[in-house]
Amino acid sequence: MKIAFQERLETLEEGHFELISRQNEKLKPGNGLFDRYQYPVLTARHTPLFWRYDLNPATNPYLMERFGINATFNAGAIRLDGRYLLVVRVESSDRKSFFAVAESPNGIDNFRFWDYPIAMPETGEPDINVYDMRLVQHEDGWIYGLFCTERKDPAAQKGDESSASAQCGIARTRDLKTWERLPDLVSPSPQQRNVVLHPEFVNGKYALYTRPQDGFIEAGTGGGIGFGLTDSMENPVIDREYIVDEKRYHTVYEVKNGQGPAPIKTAKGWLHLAHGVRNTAAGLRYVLYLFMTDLEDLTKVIYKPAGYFIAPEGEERIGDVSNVVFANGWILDDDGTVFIYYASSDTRMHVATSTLGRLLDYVVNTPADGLRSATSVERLNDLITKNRMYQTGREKTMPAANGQAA
Ligand code: M1P
Repeated sequence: MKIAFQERLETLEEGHFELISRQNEKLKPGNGLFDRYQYPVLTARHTPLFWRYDLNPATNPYLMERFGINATFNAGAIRLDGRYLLVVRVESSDRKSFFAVAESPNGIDNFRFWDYPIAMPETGEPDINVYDMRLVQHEDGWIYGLFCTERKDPAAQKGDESSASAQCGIARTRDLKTWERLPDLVSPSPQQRNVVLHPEFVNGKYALYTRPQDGFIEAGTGGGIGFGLTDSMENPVIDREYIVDEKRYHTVYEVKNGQGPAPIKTAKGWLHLAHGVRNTAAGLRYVLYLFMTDLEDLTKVIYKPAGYFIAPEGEERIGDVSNVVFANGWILDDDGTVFIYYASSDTRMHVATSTLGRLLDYVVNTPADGLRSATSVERLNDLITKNRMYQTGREKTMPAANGQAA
């Protein structure tokens, strides 16, 4: 038995080391805007073996998993002392999510989890489930982690064991190791998810992007991505929410939307990454989109390309909650590279890379949604007409669909 245990352990260790050490290649040629990579950066199998197995042959002679990990997804991201760090939503097989830090030397592969997950302090009202942390290095000197804290809905009818209530939990740290928990955000909305701290003070106050929602799933009359101010983070209270980016009929953010990570400051405006949700016969579909707000007036959208920026593709489309991409972390490097960390189908983490130059070109020069089929056709015809003089090679000799030579 001892030999079998040892052999099995060695096989597991070899496989795990191979997985966490493999290089991640860029998939070519990409779409010119961002590049995807060959492998997810984190999966449940990337979690250390010593999280999942009891490694003592006396207490676990069959070397079986004693703590199941179901998924690793929706990670906040930050670059700290030259290291690329993700605060990952790890979900164990008992459906509880918690946070754990994974670190990479280059941002695209070799992510390793720190030995212990984050022991997040609680408020007087214990969290039942915590997830989707947005990390922000604020100009006050603290790193804030804003996340969703979920508890059973106190108004749930007897026998209803699934109605929940979502609020914004807040904690701060200097090193991602020791965390100080602050009170949950108080806002005019019955529930909140996808709340994100703006990195700078606004008129001497802390500014927050919110996502007012009537219920746990439905944004309902909560009209989109909101914005509000609070005097302090020790007593975080927003009296008034302004809708910055509204949900809209027959768009990719028709049912609801939510701010991704904190926006990036650029010379042209604040660059935002967000998710949009539409309904389909197969259920909700989550995609990512970009928009930009004014440098002075943070509630004013100045650019918003039509449609999505990243949608689930290939294996990304399948998982615990299929047809979902979700991002709450990105990192801008000194050389202008942008690492976009996105999760697919509430199951695994990926990276896409771009540059600030490319993202700005896309956001500023891509036409906005005309909101009707006819306006989309107009836009496409305009592009085709302009392109005719640039057509080269095989495309040029192809007959046009209407039978005329191209
Ligand atoms: O299942 C998809 C996502 O659903 C929620 O996001 P939102 O509040 O915008 O609908 C969150 O539970 C998120 O974690 C999850 O990825």
